[in-house]
Amino acid sequence: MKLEELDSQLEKNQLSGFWRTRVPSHTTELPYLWKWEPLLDGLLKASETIGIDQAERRAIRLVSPHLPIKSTSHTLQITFSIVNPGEVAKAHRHNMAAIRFVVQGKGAYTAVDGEKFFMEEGDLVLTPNWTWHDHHNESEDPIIWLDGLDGPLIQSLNVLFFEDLEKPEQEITRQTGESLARMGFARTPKQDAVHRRGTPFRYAFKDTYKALKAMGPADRDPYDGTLLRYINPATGGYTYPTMSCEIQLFNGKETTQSHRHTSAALYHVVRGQGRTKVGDSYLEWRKGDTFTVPLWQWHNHENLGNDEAILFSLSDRPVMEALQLYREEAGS
Ligand code: GTQ
Ligand code: FE2
Repeated sequence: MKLEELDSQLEKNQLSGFWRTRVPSHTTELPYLWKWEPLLDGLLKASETIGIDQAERRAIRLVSPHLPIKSTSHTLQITFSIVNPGEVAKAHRHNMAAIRFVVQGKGAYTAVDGEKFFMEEGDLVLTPNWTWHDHHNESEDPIIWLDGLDGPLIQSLNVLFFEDLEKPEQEITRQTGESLARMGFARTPKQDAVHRRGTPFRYAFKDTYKALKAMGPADRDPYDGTLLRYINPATGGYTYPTMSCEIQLFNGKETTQSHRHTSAALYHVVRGQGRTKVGDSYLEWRKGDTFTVPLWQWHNHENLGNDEAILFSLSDRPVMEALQLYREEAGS
């Protein structure tokens, strides 16, 4: 039999000979950086143009030009949301895990599974997979925060579930500060770890910053400077099974060594200015900018200022580790 005949016979039966394909290798994705100014301008204009009831959320998504899907990375997504004084973003839940990292404003809160979490600049709030959440701004000023979601990963597994609450606001059933009292400070009630799927939680920036400043030269990582991981209070592990939230500080003029790994990360500049080399590209960043470091690309960070620089980041490393796909190489 001729090879072409065999191929066409197989094709008619929805079969395909392996001699027709090569084992595909991972592709090299270019990094991308979004400047803060056009994003802020878009958010302010959206806050005048779009009513909070018009969209599920008044959020703007960061879309990388280097991906086949409309997303920030192939696993994780960043959007920025703006909520005006007096507004309520209505209650819903989904099995995408989400985080909020506050960029500017204070006095607003997110209600998560019955508890209010008030938000100030630099705070991180967890809305784990399938927790009810609605956002409220009872302050005088608009609030802007970064939303991090594992949506692209959940969509690629085609397992996304979403539900609206039948009323706009959920009931408050817990004291404000209850999660911190129960789950903070490296102590958790035995029952919580077992029975709750995820723990809504707020990591206050003032505590995070204090922890960063309490770390000395011995704690400095050659690739990441002074880095803290936001540990899930119920499990003691990564922030979520799908996402690790991290924050890192570089002293004035600090430079890190280059490495690469199979986890991809999204960075948001909290403070300072510098640049990150990714592959052959230099990403020049300053406060408010957001950028990607795709997987398996050599990268290192440089604080170009004399003052400290702080980066907040999301990474899909927990997924890579859980699937035994994590690898890392040190640069020369
Ligand atoms: O605030 O609940 O940017 O569900 C995307 C999906 C924000 C939210 C986003 C969401 C939310
Ligand atoms: Fe949501």
